[in-house]
Amino acid sequence: MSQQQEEKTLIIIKPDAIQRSLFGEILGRFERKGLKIIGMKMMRIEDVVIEEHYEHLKDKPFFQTLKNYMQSSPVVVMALSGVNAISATRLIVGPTKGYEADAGSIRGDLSLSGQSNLVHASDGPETAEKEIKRFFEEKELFDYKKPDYKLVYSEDYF
Ligand code: IDP
Ligand code: MG
Repeated sequence: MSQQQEEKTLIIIKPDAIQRSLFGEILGRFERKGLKIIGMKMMRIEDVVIEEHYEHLKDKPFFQTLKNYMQSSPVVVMALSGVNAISATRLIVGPTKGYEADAGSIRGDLSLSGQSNLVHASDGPETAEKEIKRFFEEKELFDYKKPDYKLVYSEDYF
C-alpha cells in the first residue's frame, strides 16, 4: 500500500462555479470523500494575490484573461485536511482542461473549458503550504476532530 499521511491543501471555488450555482455540488464532493474543512471564506481576489498565485503563468498569452476570469466574481477559498489530501483532491478535481477530464471528476462532469474549470487545488506539499498561508491567517484555520474520523481513515476497522 502506498504511504498515507495527513495533509492540508488549498481549494478555490472559482467565479464560474459561483456564477453557475455549483458551489454546493463541488463542496459536497470534497465533503463526501471524507476531507475535513479547516478553513473557508468568500472573497474577491486582489491583483497582487492573483499575480502571486498564478506566477507560473505570468508570461502566457492568456494571463490577462485568466486574471479577468478570476476577478469576475467573488470566489470561495477553503483549506481542507485529510489523508493524502493533496493528491486526493487533484484526482477529484481532474486535469486542467474540462473537455479532457475524465467523467467522475469535477472538471470532467461539469466543465468544457480550459480556463473556466470551476476549481483550483494545490499541486504539491510545498505549493499547498504556501497557498494556505497566502489566503488564510493562522487564526482562520481550525483544528478539530470529527466523529467519522475512524470510519473514513482507519486501516484496522475490522
Ligand atoms: P491547474 O488549475 O489544473 O493546476 P495550471 O496549469 O496551474 O492548471 O493553470 C492554472 C489555471 O490557469 C487553470 O486552472 C486555468 O483556469 C488557467 N489556464 C491554464 N491553461 C490555460 C490555457 O491554455 N488557456 C486559458 N487558461 C488556462
Ligand atoms: Mg496549478
